[in-house]
Amino acid sequence: MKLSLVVLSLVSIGLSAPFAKGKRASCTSKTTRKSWHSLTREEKLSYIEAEKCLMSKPAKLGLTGARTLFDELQLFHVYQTPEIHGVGAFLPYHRFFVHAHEHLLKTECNYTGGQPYWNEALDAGNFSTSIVLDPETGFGGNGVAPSNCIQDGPFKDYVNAIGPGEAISDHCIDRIVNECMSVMGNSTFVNQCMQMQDYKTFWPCVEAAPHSAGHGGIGGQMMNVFSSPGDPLFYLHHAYLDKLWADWQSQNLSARLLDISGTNRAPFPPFSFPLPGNDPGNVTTLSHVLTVYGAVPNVTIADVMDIQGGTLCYEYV
Ligand SMILES: *[C@@H]1O[C@H](CO)[C@@H](O)[C@H](O)[C@H]1NC(C)=O
Ligand SMILES: *[C@@H]1O[C@H](CO)[C@@H](O)[C@H](O)[C@H]1NC(C)=O
Ligand SMILES: *[C@@H]1O[C@H](CO)[C@@H](O)[C@H](O)[C@H]1NC(C)=O
Ligand SMILES: *[C@@H]1O[C@H](CO)[C@@H](O)[C@H](O)[C@H]1NC(C)=O
Ligand SMILES: *[C@@H]1O[C@H](CO)[C@@H](O)[C@H](O)[C@H]1NC(C)=O
Ligand SMILES: *[C@@H]1O[C@H](CO)[C@@H](O)[C@H](O)[C@H]1NC(C)=O
Ligand SMILES: [Cu+2]
Repeated sequence: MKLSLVVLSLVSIGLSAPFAKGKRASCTSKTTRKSWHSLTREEKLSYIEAEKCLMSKPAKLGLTGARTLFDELQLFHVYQTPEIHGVGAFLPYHRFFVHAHEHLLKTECNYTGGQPYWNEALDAGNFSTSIVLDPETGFGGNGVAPSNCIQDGPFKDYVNAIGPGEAISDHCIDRIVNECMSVMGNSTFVNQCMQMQDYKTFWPCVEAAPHSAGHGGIGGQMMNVFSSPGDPLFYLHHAYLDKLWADWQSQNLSARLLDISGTNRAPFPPFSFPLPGNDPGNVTTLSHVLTVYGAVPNVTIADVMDIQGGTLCYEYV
């Protein structure tokens, strides 16, 4: 009994040290990710400008339907939807995906800030009056029936080439704000998740309430589990969920930088997961490979557990 306890604690020291110390040393210049509510007017406009740049730069990978770099990111999500939702890889994949988006803003569009996040708990139950929907320093407002296309803002005339769902078709950004859904992002629901003691219970809590609140509260394409990254609000929403995970991890960093689990099988068709050769067990592990088809190199979940572990190097304020 005593011996196995000693062995266990040695193993945990051996595993956690590279995360907590060695790897963190290689994260020397952190990107700061701020809340949209705290950005200056200039910071907001420079982010919007960079997103519009991604929406205008030609696609590089030759994927059917993608005209721009923005479309390509959206397609990565469409392709992998059954493997990255309702599974243990949900939070790691979306962390990596938002990182890829931020990376492209910087490398392709000279963006110098960090990926902003939308602190949705501040606006829960009242998305329609949120500053993120501002027509000038935000993403434009709600859609209007029957098309539900947005009517104002910097993305009013944007033609999105991917979606809805797995379709390839030209369409507007549509929204149908729903406050019965948005209320599920309030602090009561968030705090409930923050009190979970392990990833096995934390991840489904976040996916069910704050995650659904953002998608369902905005509605339209944001509500589509496949093509939701066609609304630029997606990236602020998922950066926020990533912040919740990072905040939860920081409550017990040494344990939670290594804590991954969760079902490893797609809960809906085509039930094709796990992929052959990639993390084939029923429970998601640290060696699970995450991909954005080379837009940035493949990583494993181990590489993205720590937002300051070297592969990633950012902080939330
Ligand atoms: C980024 O900056 C470089 C160097 O100043 C410039 O050549 C390039 O056109 C800029 N790219 C964009 C998309 O603004
Ligand atoms: C929603 O926000 C508006 C504007 O800030 C405010 O007048 C209204 O009382 C809020 N409603 C709720 C239910 O919080
Ligand atoms: C959050 O919403 C739930 C359901 O509407 C409500 O019971 C709860 O009081 C709300 N919490 C806060 C902090 O407003
Ligand atoms: C951190 O997690 C470990 C493993 O679950 C646990 O033994 C330890 O008590 C936790 N520490 C704190 C401060 O909660
Ligand atoms: C993995 O899950 C599948 C499908 O639920 C089940 O048939 C199989 O027995 C499980 N394997 C293990 C090792 O638990
Ligand atoms: C990246 O990961 C995907 C999914 O596991 C795999 O199909 C692909 O071959 C990998 N690419 C490289 C360059 O390793
Ligand atoms: Cu998703």
